[in-house]
Amino acid sequence: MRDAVTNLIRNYDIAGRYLDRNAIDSLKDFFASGNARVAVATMVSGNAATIVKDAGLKLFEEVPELISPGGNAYTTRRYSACLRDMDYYLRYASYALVAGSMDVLDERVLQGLRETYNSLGVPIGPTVVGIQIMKDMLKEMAASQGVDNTSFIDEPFEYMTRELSELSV
Ligand SMILES: CCC1=C(C)/C(=C/C2=NC(=C\c3[nH]c(/C=C4\NC(=O)[C@H](C)[C@H]4CC)c(C)c3CCC(=O)O)/C(CCC(=O)O)=C2C)NC1=O
Repeated sequence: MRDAVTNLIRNYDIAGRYLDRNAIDSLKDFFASGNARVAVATMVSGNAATIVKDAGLKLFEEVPELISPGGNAYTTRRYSACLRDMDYYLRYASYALVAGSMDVLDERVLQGLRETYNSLGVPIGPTVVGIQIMKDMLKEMAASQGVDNTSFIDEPFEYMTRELSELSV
């Protein structure tokens, strides 16, 4: 599992090169955004239960078929499995935000997910909607708590969206 710094060092080491201007610039960006990354991760830790619950309600409001008979999140067991998955996505997104690297998502979340979701009939489209709802909620929360530029928050959520959507063919 790597972060932005170890990723960069690894690439330069493979090429046998000293850190150049590009490397220094991306290191500066990473360190400059460090406080904001930690602030957002703290916000996630303190509000995870609320974010997941509210995002779930919003998802089921937008796609009510999910919780109707025949829907994949119908029955208490599957409803909780769905919210638990949302909680996984949020928690791992907070790790990826702190790391400044999507590596942890590849390694711990996305690997094998396609097979699992396909075999259980878990629909990818609404899963992605749920991920996007959490992203929007978190960005709003961060903005309201004084994080100036919230665009870095997109990265892990967009990454999971892209990877999951590609897997849905
Ligand atoms: C940390 C990495 C990790 C992930 C990502 C993960 C996902 C994951 N989701 C599962 C099931 C599930 N996932 C969902 C999710 C949903 N159904 C819907 O309609 C919605 C669109 C969606 C919620 C947004 C549901 C309902 C199940 C249970 C399906 C079933 O057993 O029939 C399962 C099958 C085993 C189980 O039920 O626990 C896995 C492995 N497990 C992991 O360890």
